[in-house]
Amino acid sequence: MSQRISEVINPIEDTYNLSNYEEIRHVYDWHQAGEDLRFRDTGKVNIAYETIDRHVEDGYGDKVALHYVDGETRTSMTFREVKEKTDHYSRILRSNGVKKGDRVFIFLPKTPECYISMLAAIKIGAIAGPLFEAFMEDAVRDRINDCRGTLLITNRDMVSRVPQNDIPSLETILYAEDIEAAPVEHGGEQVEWMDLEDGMLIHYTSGSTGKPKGVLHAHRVMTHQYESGKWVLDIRDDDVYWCTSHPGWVTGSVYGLFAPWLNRATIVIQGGRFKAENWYQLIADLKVTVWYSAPTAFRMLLSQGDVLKDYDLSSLRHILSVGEPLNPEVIYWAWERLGVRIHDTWWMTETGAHLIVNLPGEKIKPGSMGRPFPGIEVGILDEAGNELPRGSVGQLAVKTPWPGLMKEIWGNRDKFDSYFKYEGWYVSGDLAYQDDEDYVFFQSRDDDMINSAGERIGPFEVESKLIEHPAVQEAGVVGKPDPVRGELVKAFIVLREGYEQSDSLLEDIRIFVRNNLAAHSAPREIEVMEELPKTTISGKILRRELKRMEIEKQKEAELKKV
Ligand code: 6R9
Repeated sequence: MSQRISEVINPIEDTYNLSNYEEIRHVYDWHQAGEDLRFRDTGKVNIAYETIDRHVEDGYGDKVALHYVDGETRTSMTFREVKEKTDHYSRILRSNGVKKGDRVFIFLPKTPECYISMLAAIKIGAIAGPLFEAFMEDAVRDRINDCRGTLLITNRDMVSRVPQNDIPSLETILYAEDIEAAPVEHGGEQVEWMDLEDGMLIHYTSGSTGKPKGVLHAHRVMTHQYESGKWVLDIRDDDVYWCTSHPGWVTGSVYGLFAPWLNRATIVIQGGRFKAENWYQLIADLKVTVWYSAPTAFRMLLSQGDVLKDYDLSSLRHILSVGEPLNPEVIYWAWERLGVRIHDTWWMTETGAHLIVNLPGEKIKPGSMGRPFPGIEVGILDEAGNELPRGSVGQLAVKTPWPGLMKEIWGNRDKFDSYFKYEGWYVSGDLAYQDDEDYVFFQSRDDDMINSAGERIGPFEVESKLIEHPAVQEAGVVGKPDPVRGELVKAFIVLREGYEQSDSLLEDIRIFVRNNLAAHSAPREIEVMEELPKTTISGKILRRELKRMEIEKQKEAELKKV
């Protein structure tokens, strides 16, 4: 019998077993959370104030708040400079008629102006709507229309993709270049004091099903973001923290801006496209210590192999991942090549901050997303909403409420209610199981699970195994409808450079999965693609799209027979 990698070497489990998790969970209490946040003393709240202004008041005005890197461009700004800029932007928004509760959209590349615009809108009580920089005109229009945005901040480079009409609510378009060039006034308190339940951020989710939903968060989300920044990102005062996501994706706003800055971290904002050399260079030059990215990016780095040996990456202390299943292969790669573990985290746009995490120093089980964040209770539910025993696969749900939970889905009460169909639970739409030590293992989205001849097969497990094969760079696995087995396992793969497609190679890959995972999990069919379909913002592999293509193909074949 062949052995699984995790049975042969498991540095992850052997090295770390500090396990004070039980203890932390036991004493943790949301009511005491966010102790350092000022609203605890004053009763007055604004997340933009807590994120930036508070640090200046506390004497950290000269600390570097951000490093900005884009090609040859390298600049830095202190917390005082960020505060002053935010005030400047806030004044201009006010003079353009923005009021408490208005929706202000931000359509900018990953630049300091993007982050400052978001904070400026929130500071004066408006709701910030960050848009992903690669959106085309229709996507921008749909989102602004949905929640009747009144003002858009963009720049002239994006102009061709900024809709000029068909948005009745949109009164003003401001260009960041003009705001930057406008004379700066001084003085005058800009902060609008808000209620904890007042809205501050609206994120449209990727919309792989139906039209995008506007997930609204209230100022209270800050407690959860602050706490997870402190415990999960493990931010310390001399850290240089880099989250690679654009704020148009919730990871880029919550863990690119709010959580690190609530914890007074020096952050990195990097422009430009992904290139392994540039990323490694950035880490080496700025001595990045805490790094938050996504499995797709790690897999791309992994597939570039030896590029990494030319860079000094020894500054890295802590690495985190989010957004899609983190393949064990990637964890082992980072452990071997960087000497650092990758900590998976699970959460959703709707949940406001981390729910399932790997706390630093705790045992990691590759293949699992980690354990519930202290203060969070997870349940695995059956179709009737009853909790299933440990080890059974079911709907991943979370006990309500918690501080980060969304306030509403904009203008869509039915959609909002659909998350709470079982009394006392938030239902995520993911399928998972939990083991006896509380670790949660992601299986798939509710509709991705493959059932072949009565065997439940999680596509993630098969994909992880596939990319352990030296020829496979990326893999997406779906259930292909099959008259005999119900479904059969079909794999779509991208080959690594230097590998040619051939029958014998595909057979070798199939046998590799059969031998290393399980016979019933081995793909009956393997198709080689140039690239896999992915969501635009977060780069998740769109299994549903692969499945749709597959079903289309089958139909065509049927028609040809007649
Ligand atoms: C933060 C974010 C949420 C969905 C979620 C799940 C998937 C997120 C994951 C993960 C496996 C992880 N997801 N983290 N799947 N392992 N660590 O991603 O938000 O874009 O709203 O997506 O992403 O399916 O339900 P969002």
